[in-house]
Amino acid sequence: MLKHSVLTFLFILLLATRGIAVDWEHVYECNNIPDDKALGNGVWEVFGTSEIGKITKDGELHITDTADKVGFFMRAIDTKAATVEARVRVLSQAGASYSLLMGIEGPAGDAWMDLFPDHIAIDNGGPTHVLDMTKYHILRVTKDAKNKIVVYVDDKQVLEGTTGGNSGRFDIIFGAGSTGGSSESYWDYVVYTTAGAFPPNELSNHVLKSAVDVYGKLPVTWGELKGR
Ligand SMILES: [Ca+2]
Ligand SMILES: [Ca+2]
Repeated sequence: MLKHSVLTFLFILLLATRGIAVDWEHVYECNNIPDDKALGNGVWEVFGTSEIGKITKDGELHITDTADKVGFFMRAIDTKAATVEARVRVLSQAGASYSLLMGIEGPAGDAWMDLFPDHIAIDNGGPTHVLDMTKYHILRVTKDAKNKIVVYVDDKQVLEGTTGGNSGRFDIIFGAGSTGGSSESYWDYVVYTTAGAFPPNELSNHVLKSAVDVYGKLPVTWGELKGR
């Protein structure tokens, strides 16, 4: 009976801990085209055409947007505060600022981060951060309930601003925006949570989190090995 009580207590503790811990709610590893039906519940809605995207052998989404094409991807959300992160690199961008973007749209304004080979910027005349985007970086955009936007690069805060335009949409968005512009980019993953606006010290980046999850399973593996 005591043993049963202890087990029940541990189980409740486990549930409680898991309830508190923030995790990525959606993980897109770029192993399929975003609107591939094979993704099931993980499928993204496309605006324009997903034909501008190709999956590489390394599990990247390679977007080559010629000026006459548009192709961005959306997943509906239902919250005022969210966090989106992507590992991405940009080889080219020519055209309007949001020809290549990622961010959080709605309900009272859009948090767009525009991507270029040599800098990133919060859209609508927002601040700019200079960096070499031709190499991979982990970019994170958060938007809180007061429409404050914070941008992080490789776990360091680099920009802060507020929402500008309002598309009327309410979603997580990334890809080649609705312009006559062109761009070329590689995306290794896109992850997000609608549980709030989290800095990296409250929600680890997806690369780190994946490594910790694997490490966390090691004691189980050792237990299994010793049991044999
Ligand atoms: Ca285009
Ligand atoms: Ca990947």
